[in-house]
Amino acid sequence: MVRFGADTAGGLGAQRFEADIYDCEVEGEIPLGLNGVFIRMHGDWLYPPKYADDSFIAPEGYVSSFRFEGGVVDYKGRWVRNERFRSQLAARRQLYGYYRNPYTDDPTVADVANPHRRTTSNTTPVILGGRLYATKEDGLPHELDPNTLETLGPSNFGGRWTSQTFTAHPKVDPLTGETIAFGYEAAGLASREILLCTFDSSGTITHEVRFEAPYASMMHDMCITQSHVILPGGGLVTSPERLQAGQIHWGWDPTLPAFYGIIPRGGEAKDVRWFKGPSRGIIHTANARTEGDKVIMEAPMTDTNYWGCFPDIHGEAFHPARHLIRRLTFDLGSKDDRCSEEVLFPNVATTSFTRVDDRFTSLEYRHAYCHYSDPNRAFDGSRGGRPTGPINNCIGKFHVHDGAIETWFAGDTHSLMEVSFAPRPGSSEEGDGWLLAVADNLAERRSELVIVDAPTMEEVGRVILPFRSGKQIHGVWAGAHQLALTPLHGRIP
Ligand code: V55
Ligand code: FE
Repeated sequence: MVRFGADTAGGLGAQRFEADIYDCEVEGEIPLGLNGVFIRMHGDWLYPPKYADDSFIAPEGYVSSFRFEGGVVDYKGRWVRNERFRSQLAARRQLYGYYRNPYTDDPTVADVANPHRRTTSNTTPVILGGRLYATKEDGLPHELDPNTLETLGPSNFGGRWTSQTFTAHPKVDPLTGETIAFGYEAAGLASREILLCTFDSSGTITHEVRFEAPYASMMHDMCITQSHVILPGGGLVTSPERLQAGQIHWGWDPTLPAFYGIIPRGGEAKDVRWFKGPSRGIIHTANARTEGDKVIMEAPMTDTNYWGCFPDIHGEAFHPARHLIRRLTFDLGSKDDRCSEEVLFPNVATTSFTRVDDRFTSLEYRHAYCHYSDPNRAFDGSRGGRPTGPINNCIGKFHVHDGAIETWFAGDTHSLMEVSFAPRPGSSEEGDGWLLAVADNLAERRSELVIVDAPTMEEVGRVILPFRSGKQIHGVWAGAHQLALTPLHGRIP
């Protein structure tokens, strides 16, 4: 019999069921301007992991949506039916081993030459060329039907995408509508190869370049400016030997520099410049821009290993790391390959999940939004119980130009997941819109989607789910014009 411990894989638990809820219970007001869909991806175990110490980012992909129209909200949740999910459901057991190590898979599915086949598709809902994809950086994106959340299948963009892998964090240029995306470990396990492509607004690849990273490392997110692409990485290491020995994909090596590839948009492999900095953990970015000879980026970063599931290769014990939002400057006018760093909010440790108003991606901007834990706001254990992980009780609006922080507090039994920004229709001013984030209400053991007015940082309403949602990884808001959404009333049988 399948048994899940309460703490399965890092205390995240598992949801395990698919769901349809019509006309969700609502508190407050749902703004009529929210016409579209908030789509989230989760990691959710179908069966308990083969290894109890596997990574919390290894579970199966699951997608959910809150469809907003005319002040009402429908909820839907579905597994991503990729090859991995279908194989395991057919076998009625967990077949896949450690995070990104096919040498630990059951022989009936193991394929070390094609590791992308075991992708979980669990990370980010990506909209590209008007289509919706479930992404995970170890494999190809899987197209989903945006109305039914049905999995349509993997895509290599008509054969034009020649990497085995595709990032979970492509970036869209709001001025041209182009998408820029990369894949690393592009030529197979532990390979240094990177593919970087530009797609036009219809989703057709218009430019590609291949080059090699300084060393094979996790490269999770990226930035674009109006003239450059930034690819950060470093700290985590892998190798064929490590994988053949049956270890989890990544180990942390604090002796190695963080690296930052700076590539002119539309450039060739010879134009790539690798800047280096002190050992840092960098998972996500906020935004970047080019000013004269300088490329400037803001991102939350740690000084030490950020995840205990990827142990130090020298055996150092893991200590929880602090994410601090930093500004990095790369001087293209200098021959020096080091970058300069500045901590922007030294007194507030965040999560790694900074988001911006995407209409300002690549441009000068003022606000990064990030959920985080304010230790000065007490958790009410008498109602909320004993939490197994950190409680992220606030959404911060971090003013990157002047260091101010505005905060919205979710409550003394609530823990938030990543925040997404939804623009107010007809507006063009940065930050004019709403923040959407799902919070676990630990007193009621259910999840709630909170809607916060971004200019005032005041709550306007919330959508109540009658259960505790599986753990979200990333979410995205799509206005009704961005995806082929059928009108809401047409979806009710
Ligand atoms: C991250 C998440 C992943 C992954 C690699 O948040 C990095 C960072 C959910 O999957 O595979
Ligand atoms: Fe991510």
